[in-house]
Amino acid sequence: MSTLLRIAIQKSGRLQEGSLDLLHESGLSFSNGKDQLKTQARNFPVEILFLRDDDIPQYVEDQVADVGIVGENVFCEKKKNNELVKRLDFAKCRLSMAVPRSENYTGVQWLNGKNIATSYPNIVKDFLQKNNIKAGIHEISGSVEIAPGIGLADAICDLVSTGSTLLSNGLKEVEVVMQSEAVIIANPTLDAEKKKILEKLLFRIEAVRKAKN
Ligand code: PRT
Ligand code: ZN
Repeated sequence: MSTLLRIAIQKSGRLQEGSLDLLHESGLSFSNGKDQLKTQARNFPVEILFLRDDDIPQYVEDQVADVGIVGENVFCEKKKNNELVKRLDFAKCRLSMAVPRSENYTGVQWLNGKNIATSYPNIVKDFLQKNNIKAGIHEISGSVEIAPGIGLADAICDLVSTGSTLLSNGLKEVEVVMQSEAVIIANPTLDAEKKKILEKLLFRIEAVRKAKN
């Protein structure tokens, strides 16, 4: 049996369309039915797995998948044994601190002694440490932007793209913690054959990018 490179992409959500477009534009032909867990490309030695984005770094570490497409924010948060192989220039956003608009935010020290709600506790912890700030971190998995309004936290750290979610929840963005975009991650111990397939795919992705510019 010949080697297949297993690529994990998001099953549904903000990364799905960009990930599918990227693979299709690179010349891969495959079907992606709604309830499919995986599919094999007809004309390239890859198998595509459809997963929740949060699970992808672990699957790549465990070699259930060889490579994956995730947001850089997820790659940084999960701290798995993954290698960042390529930035992909879509799903761009930033992970930012935001506070109620009425607060007189004077700088990062304002966060000292405060409570911060986030789905990204590891990234927030590193940011606070780097800035010498002691604050509480309240991990919640969704609807982070409502936390200050219901008295759960003084500030939030969440993804922002247009800023309209912050605005409609009475919050203002005060610190950009990191910029993010979709990235390809890989298991660092791929065998030679899989590496070769990945190189070929990366070459095609680069060719598509050049043709677009
Ligand atoms: O089901 P699954 O777990 O796979 O998906 P998910 O719900 O965890 O993720 P999804 O699809 O929402 O996002 C996947 C990835 O898209 C994120 O990890 C980011 O890398 C990227 N991305 C880009 C974003 C945004 N832009 C974004 N705006 N992810 C989320 N948002 C949310 C944000 O959390 C906030 O609620 O959109 C809101 C803010 O948007 P604006 O435009 O109002 O500022
Ligand atoms: Zn997710």
